[in-house]
Amino acid sequence: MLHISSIFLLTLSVCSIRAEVDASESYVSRDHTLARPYSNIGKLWDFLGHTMITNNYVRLTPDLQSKSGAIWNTSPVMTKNWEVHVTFKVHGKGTELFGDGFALWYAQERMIEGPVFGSKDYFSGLAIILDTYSNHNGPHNHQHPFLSAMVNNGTMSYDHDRDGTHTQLAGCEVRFRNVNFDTHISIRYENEILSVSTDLENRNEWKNCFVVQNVELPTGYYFGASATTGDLSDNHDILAIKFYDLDKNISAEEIKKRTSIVPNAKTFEPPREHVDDIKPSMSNLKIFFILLVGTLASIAVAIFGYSWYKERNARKRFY
Ligand SMILES: *[C@@H]1O[C@H](CO)[C@@H](O)[C@H](O)[C@H]1NC(C)=O
Ligand SMILES: *[C@@H]1O[C@H](CO)[C@@H](O)[C@H](O)[C@H]1NC(C)=O
Ligand SMILES: [Ca+2]
Repeated sequence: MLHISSIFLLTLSVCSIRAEVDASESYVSRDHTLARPYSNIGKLWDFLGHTMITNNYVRLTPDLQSKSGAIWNTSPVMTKNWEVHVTFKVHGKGTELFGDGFALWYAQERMIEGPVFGSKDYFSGLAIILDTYSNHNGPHNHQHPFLSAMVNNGTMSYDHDRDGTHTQLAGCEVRFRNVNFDTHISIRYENEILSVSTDLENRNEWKNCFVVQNVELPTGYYFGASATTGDLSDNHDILAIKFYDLDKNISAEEIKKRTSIVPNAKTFEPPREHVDDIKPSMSNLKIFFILLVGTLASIAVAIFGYSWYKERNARKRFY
């Protein structure tokens, strides 16, 4: 299968550079690859939770309430530049209501269950989140499913109530549920530029979702995928993971040195959403304060007026 990736490097001056991915098999690293019939599960991949493995798919969750599952690569990524292609299928009975989604990880810690699509919160690393359910507490500017990226150094929490909009680097709206062909995502990390593309329309070509510059990720982290269901559910299936090593001439010394990098992203989304997203309780509080200040001002004016009137009358009486 030939995938062509169009990468648009958005800089301040809105210039764009187009690059093609060399999808030749020579760059594929077997250590981080998952393919039918999944015979390397148990060796190169571990799984947990409700994950079910068949010859045709790895099902992180079934279309049932309150399930979660994950798979994690056992081998740390000792490559500075890489591209990973994940083939997945999200499907279920729900037409209007379904959830919650899944996440692809490049993380320091593996095999830890938690609240972020089945995995640990306050993680260190990169999460690519495919959120199918809009929790929508406070306005967002996007529809769901939504694909977004979060880089964390272990100090930030993923806020489900706001669908992670306050910690995301970038994102795009996507449609991938209940289609009768395979859907794909590409995550490319090269020269500290993170580019995410999708092929969700059976076109055999990549469509750019976002490109973020100045993303620092260490070597030595692990790939994983996790998913969760709550009141709403879906089958979250991973069909394949293919890893491409993009390193050209990098010394073993540099690869080793990069293991100590703390994950960091300098470019966050413009602060628009942070401004718009005011909780209703906050505006009520604001109204309360405005009323309070207004009332206090009226009382002050009344007292002042009254004492002035009294003083004037008092003077009158004296003179
Ligand atoms: C981790 O991230 C937070 C939030 O971006 C930042 O304030 C802090 O300095 C970072 N810590 C390290 C060790 O980089
Ligand atoms: C790789 O880089 C080193 C130094 O950075 C250089 O001496 C060497 O010739 C390079 N090798 C190739 C194949 O480009
Ligand atoms: Ca959500």
